[in-house]
Order: sequence, then structure tokens, then C-alpha cells
Amino acid sequence: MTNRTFTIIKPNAVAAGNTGKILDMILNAGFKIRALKMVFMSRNEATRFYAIHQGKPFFADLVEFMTSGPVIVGILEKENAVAALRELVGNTDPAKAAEGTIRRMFADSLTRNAIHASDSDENAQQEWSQFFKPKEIMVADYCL
Ligand code: 3AN
Repeated sequence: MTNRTFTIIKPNAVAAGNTGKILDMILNAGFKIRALKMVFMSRNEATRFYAIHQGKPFFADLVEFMTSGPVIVGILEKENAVAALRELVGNTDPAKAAEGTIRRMFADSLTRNAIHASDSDENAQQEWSQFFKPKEIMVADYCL
């Protein structure tokens, strides 16, 4: 188990002006931010990021949505980071997400669900490598 995970604040949350509130919830939950930037994903990047869902009925909508506006990508650190962030983020379906979770508060639908949180240590590393070079990741003494 590592202590880092990867997140994407998705286009609907960025467009609605909820980036600051979501980052605040993440920081208040005790995460440190080791890397953070705003990017506009290309269709190729979104297709690669969600390759595991290729062929599913919602795939085209998902790629369309993820490329509809800028997103915030970040690397977060906390003990047991993957599980801790998924708990804070809540269920994929906002209707099933617990009170107080980020998706319950900021998701519009199953696809437009405000935030991504990696589901394993291995996937987290693979996902952040798609967006960050090693020198863009702060060492512990310098993270936010
Ligand atoms: P999570 O992001 O909670 O790990 P995944 O990995 O199963 O969920 O799905 C990736 C993304 O695909 C979700 N965040 C959501 O935006 C979208 N998605 C997943 N399942 C559905 C579905 N049944 N209908 C529409 N969109 C979906």
C-alpha cells in the first residue's frame, strides 16, 4: 500500500466554479497536494485514460464529457490514500453517494459526477504518469 493517489476534478465541477470548494474538502480531510494543474484533455488522452471502459454503452458520452472543458489533475498524499479519497468522493452514482461526500454535493449525474479517484495503488501511479513528469511532483517538504 502506498500513501498517494490521483484525482481529476471533472469538467462540470470546474465549470460550475466548485474547484476551490472541492480542494478545500480534500485538504480538510488531511490530504497533502503533491502536484496540481489544469489541463484540457484531448480525445486521445481521455480515450487512453478510460481505456478499460472502451466498448461500454457510456464510453462515447464519457469521452465527450471529459473533453468538454478543462479539468484539474492532482496527486494527493495521505495514509491509505486510495481508500481515503474514494470514501471522501462517494459512490459513482451520486444518487447513492453518502451525505457529505464530494459526489453527493457536486455531481450532476452518473457520467457528470464531478471527480475521479483512482481505485488502486497501481492504477493511481499509472494514471498520474499520464499527466505529470517526475520533476512536477513535489517532495514531502514542499507539498501544499
Ligand atoms: P469510479 O469513477 O467511481 O471509479 P468507474 O471507474 O466505474 O467509476 O467509471 C469511470 C467513470 O465512468 C465514472 N466516474 C463515470 O463518470 C462513468 N460511468 C461509470 N459507470 C457509468 C454508467 N453506468 N453510466 C454512465 N457513466 C458511467
